[in-house]
Amino acid sequence: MENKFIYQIYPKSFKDSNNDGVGDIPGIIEKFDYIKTLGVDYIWLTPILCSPQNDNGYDISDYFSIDPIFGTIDDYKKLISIAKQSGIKVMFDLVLNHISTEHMWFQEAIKGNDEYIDYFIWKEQPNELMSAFGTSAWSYIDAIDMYYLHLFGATQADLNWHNPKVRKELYEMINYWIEIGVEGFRLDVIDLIAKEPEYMITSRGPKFVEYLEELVTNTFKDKYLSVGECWNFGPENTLDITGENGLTQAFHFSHLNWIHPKWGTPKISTTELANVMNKWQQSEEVIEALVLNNHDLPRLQSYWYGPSRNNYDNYLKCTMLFSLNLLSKGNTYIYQGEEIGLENAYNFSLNDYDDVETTNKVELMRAEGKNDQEILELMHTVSRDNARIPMRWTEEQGSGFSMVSPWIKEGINASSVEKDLSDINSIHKMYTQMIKWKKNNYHYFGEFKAESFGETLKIVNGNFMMLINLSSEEVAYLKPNDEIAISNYNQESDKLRAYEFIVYERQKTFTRKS
Ligand code: TEU
Repeated sequence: MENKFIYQIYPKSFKDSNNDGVGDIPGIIEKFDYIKTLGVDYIWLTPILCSPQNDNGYDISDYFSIDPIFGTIDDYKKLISIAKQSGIKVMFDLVLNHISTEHMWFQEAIKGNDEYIDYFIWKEQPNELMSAFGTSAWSYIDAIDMYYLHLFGATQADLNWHNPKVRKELYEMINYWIEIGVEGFRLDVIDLIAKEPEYMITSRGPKFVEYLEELVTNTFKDKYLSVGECWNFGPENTLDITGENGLTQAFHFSHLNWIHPKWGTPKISTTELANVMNKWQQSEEVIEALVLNNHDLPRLQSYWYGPSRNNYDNYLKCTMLFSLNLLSKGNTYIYQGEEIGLENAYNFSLNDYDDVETTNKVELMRAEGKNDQEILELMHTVSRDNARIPMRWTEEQGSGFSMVSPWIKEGINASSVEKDLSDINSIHKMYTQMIKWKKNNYHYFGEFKAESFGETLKIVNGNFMMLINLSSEEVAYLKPNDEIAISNYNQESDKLRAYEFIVYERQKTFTRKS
């Protein structure tokens, strides 16, 4: 299960088929021909189950039903079957660490039903634990005079994985979705399941491996691609997650310098980037989950370089960034809009933000005395809503996403599907070529090594050598004699130009990797 390409869809913002302002499953079906053009193997949909949507579906109130805002179970089955006809698998987003406080289990618990009280984690007095969204991780329930744990929003109660009944319920649910036909899994904040909040342990608690193995063994085993979302781990502990009876792989985000706490982290240096790539790529055990963008991150070209100057500038940055994945082993995750170069939502004002993490942070910063302009600048750089604006299908008002005002404001962007595909320097076309190239040449990959020279990266893998210029400054380089295999510039030059990447293929005897 290596070298697969996974296209991540944020259904709420992909395509609204019934003009209620919210994207939906029939919308994904409508756009399926477009999805196919990229040549991906999977589509991963972020959660589509019933939810009050306080965290856009990561707060599930019913594990067995599709939220009506997204459509019906029949729509979902239809999507799976259409995808299957094109050889594309559907990946399901499993939120196993917490559920919505509207879920029946929590509602029963707060009525004092002992069986369900034990589904959650309680404390008489809160300790110092903080939620990822900037507040205390504990909230009080009057009726039972205790505090429940929530490592995310207050309406996302953490499940008590130490209770075997909880684990069993979750496995049954997973098997239900396998029966429906899903063939891949993304496991939300999976490293948190075995937390020991009493000891301030959240990530990879002492029973983590045991629970994860039990989960995998009782559900998808090694039959399907599975990817865990983990924020603080390295190749040295990857086997906790991907060992025998573990997951296929896990996201790590360290190349993006995206480590908690997120606010104000600088762009990773090119030297550090080379180190991080070597660390992951040279580890025998790792099948890396290669990722540049997702629904929790700002757009990478915006985060690293700010607003683009024009379409061509955006094209160069986006294709150069994607080249960071090109000679790396693993599976590549592409987030909707990345393939057409959507940028951060620079047109947002503070009132336009919807995301719970963003709005909490705005309040906290105001309380610290920060002024709104300063807060807005930060949000233009890092807010999760930067990635959640409606997909831009056309240049028209409404972006071809919906005929009515969307649930979240439209972004003003350098790009849209319509515009990008008609551009001579199309990001989408380059992405498609790069995906195809990697699929055709993966068998010839060998030893990986990245080195940095100023803002230039040199990556060698087997008989391929790639130069990447991460800056807008031209740099002199020694042109190899080898043939160019793929590049984001048409003509060769004596200099390595702004955001240029070039892969050279040595005309040597290849040894095909079995
Ligand atoms: O994200 C996990 C997570 O740790 C995020 O809080 C992340 O740190 C943050 O978004 C960075 O800005 C997952 C989901 O991907 C996210 O959308 C959910 O909000 C979160 O879990 C809770 O389910």
